[in-house]
Amino acid sequence: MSNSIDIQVPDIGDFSDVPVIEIFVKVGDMVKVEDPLVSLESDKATLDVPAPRGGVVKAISVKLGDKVNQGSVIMQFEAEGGAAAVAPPAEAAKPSVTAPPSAVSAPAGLAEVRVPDIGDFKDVPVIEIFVKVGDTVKAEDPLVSLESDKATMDVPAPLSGVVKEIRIKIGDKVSEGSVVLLLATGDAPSAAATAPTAAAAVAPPAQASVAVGASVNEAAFALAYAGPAVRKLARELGVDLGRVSGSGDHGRIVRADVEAFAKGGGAATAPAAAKPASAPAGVGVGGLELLAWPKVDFAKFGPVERKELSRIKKISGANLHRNWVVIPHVTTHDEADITELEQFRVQMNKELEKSGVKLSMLPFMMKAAVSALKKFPEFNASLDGDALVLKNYWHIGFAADTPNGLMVPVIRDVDKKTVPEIAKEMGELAKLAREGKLKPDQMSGGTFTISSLGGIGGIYFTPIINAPEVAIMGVCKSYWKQHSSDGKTYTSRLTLPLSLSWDHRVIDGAAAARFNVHFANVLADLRRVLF
Ligand code: CAO
Repeated sequence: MSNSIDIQVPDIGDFSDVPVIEIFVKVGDMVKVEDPLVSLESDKATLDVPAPRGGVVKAISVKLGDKVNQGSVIMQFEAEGGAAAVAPPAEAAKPSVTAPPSAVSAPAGLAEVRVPDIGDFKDVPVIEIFVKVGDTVKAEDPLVSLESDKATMDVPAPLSGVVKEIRIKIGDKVSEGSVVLLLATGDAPSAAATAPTAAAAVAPPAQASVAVGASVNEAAFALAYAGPAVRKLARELGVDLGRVSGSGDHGRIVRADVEAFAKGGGAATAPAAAKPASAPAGVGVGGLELLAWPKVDFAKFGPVERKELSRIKKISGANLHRNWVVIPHVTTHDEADITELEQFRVQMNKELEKSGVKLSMLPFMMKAAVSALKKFPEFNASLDGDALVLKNYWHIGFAADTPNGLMVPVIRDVDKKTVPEIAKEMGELAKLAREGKLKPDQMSGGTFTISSLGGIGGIYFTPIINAPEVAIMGVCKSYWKQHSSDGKTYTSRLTLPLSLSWDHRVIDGAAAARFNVHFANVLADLRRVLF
């Protein structure tokens, strides 16, 4: 005998009107208890709804994009046995990774930060620690990352403070209430409410992040856009998610992508996929079938030290890797005669001495870039499918070398600013970058980037395009070079080496050469910006 039962969305915490982003089963499928049925995605977390019991899928009541709440019927099962129709118990939905506050004891000025309510998860390994003793953290800054087999959760700081002691290490298993670290909250503004009593409730809600596993490129795996069930599947199949192209909305990786990748091909991953050129599906790196990364016990050959990559390095590394692999880069080298410009710069610095603003070559290059971008608008653009989005604003990013890794602050409306204004803003942004205090909006919206190694050295290099931009100008150290216009008489000219990398899907070699020539001409004679 069999019964038809409604399968409902169980308790999903505070979430409401959460869109269905993936449906893992079809009518006729036989599912086992705990098999994932659908994936829901809020702005904070991706949640998989598992089967509360085994059965055969009789009907599916939702479609992709539908918004659901606790209690919404998502499908009907033809259940095995004679059980009455029931909603799943609330616990069945515990992939939910938002959590109500957990108490944190906070003796005056010192708070014990504990793992908050993380649903049914117990003994969850710590996979990453984002802070070290002495670090100053703000409320909501991520402290540690935990990974269960269903989700990865960042435990954020419940309040601002200074990390006094870290009580866990990578690999430790923690549960709700485990003490993660001690936070000195004395001077922190938000500590006032929590520090005075010994039992102030401080609530670090767990936030969904992305999963990390073993024996794959963990940083890329962590950043891959995929839900918990797909991550779990990737782990089971030994697939490195960072190498899988997503065929779902906004490049989301779905089950089929992982399965196709595991079979050694990716082309079949995107059934509906007329994928935009800017987001190739399926056939990307996955099809390369590269050799496994060599695993070497370096300690066999001499003493070694293991140092985790900084969070910024992991994030920028994964982005650089994607950009390098996806964009057909070409780099065109040229040089600019900046003899007169350098004299002008030195003179202007004397005049500006009292203002506190110091001009390097970079603000002038920003102006030259805007001039070239206006003349060649396809360089100030982004690919969107088969179309090019040409931007009528000129926001220029610059690569900044910081102790934690490479960051790219953006100066907006460079066309409307004077060289000293640009220099001043650049100084402020570079300082924030080095202190790790840049806000997301200070790193977004760029239309073109300049990466200057001029203060350090080098002659030429190949900068990696900062997608979704389509070109980047790399600059090295200027040097004195013998120049002749007739092959008989020579003069020394201060020469700036330029390396323009461009996306060959958008830009042709001739355009790139012209861009460089114009850029160099403007630097040689800034009066050209008037034209
Ligand atoms: N040729 C010769 N000298 C140069 C120069 C060039 N092209 N560019 C800068 N300099 C000089 C400056 O004039 C300055 O000289 P003084 O100390 O005598 O005044 C000195 O080098 C240091 O300049 P700076 O680096 O402080 O200033 P900047 O405006 O040129 O650059 C910033 C600012 C933030 C871009 C830079 O500090 C930085 O972080 N650069 C690294 C970028 C990077 O890592 N790129 C690689 C990305 S790809 O991995």
